[in-house]
Amino acid sequence: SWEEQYLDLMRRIWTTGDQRVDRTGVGTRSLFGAEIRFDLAGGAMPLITTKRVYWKTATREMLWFLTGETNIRPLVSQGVQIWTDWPLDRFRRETGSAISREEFSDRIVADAEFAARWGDLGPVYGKQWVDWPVYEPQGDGTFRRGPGINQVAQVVDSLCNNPGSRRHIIEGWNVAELPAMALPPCHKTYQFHVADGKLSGLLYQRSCDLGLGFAFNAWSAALLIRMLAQQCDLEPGELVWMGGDVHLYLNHAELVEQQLSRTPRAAPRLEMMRRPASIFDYRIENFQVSGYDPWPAIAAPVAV
Ligand code: UFP
Repeated sequence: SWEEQYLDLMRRIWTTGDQRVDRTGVGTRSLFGAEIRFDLAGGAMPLITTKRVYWKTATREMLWFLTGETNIRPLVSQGVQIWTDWPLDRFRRETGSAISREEFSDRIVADAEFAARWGDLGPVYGKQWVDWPVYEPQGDGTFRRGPGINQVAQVVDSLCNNPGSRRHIIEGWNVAELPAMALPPCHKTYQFHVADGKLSGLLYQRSCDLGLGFAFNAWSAALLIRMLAQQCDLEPGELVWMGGDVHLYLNHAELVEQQLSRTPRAAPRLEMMRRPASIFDYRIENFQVSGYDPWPAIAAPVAV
């Protein structure tokens, strides 16, 4: 099964990965360059079964990317806390406050002005995907900000109207804007490919926390393929996941040990209950997962 590819990679990294000091100071074992493939035929989804994965949380994040939003407020309002640690960290650092995570997220939801000041992540995924900045030369050596580029809309258009193209790409790695981002994009490049009426997608992920991040990243990439395929009347093809620095944090020993002791179960299926007018009109209630019977969730610390 596809999940065996994932567990094999996990085992290989844990036993033979290069031990390195990383940015977070936690320490990792890592392997450079990996590939995992998943066949999406029949509605099957790459949702890890050797622990429970909260696919709705990942789905809400993907829908939030598609709105172009970069403030955590709409996520936190839905109870999604996956991005909260970065703004929280900055707030504590810059104000010297010892505010708790709960108190901070309550304020983000309750106070729009506070959220505007402290909840923004900078020009991360959503901004680059639907509003990549354009600078127009004014002829006098200065530049003016022109209308941004909606890469997602362009890919929908090219998939529908020029399926044979080799240029169906959504890019998050805007070099000039990296310093302003809370976290430079991990799932940085998506490429799509149409053959035989099927839409395949390749995700290049420069940095992958195999214990925590991967489960979300694989689900979300497949979800994006499914939405694009639906919009362009194509069948889902294959997800090709490629990792650059693929690593396990040294404080994930328990997670690794538990997951490797479990036998994967059948991949669940995703049903899309409605065909919205555009790629930007999907809602969380449009998605239904069936046949998901995972092993229990495993808690593990996130390295910020
Ligand atoms: N990470 C992921 N997937 C994501 C995401 C983060 O695996 O979608 F946003 C992990 C990878 C790495 C850390 O462990 O977060 C980012 O750190 P760095 O920027 O130093 O690679």
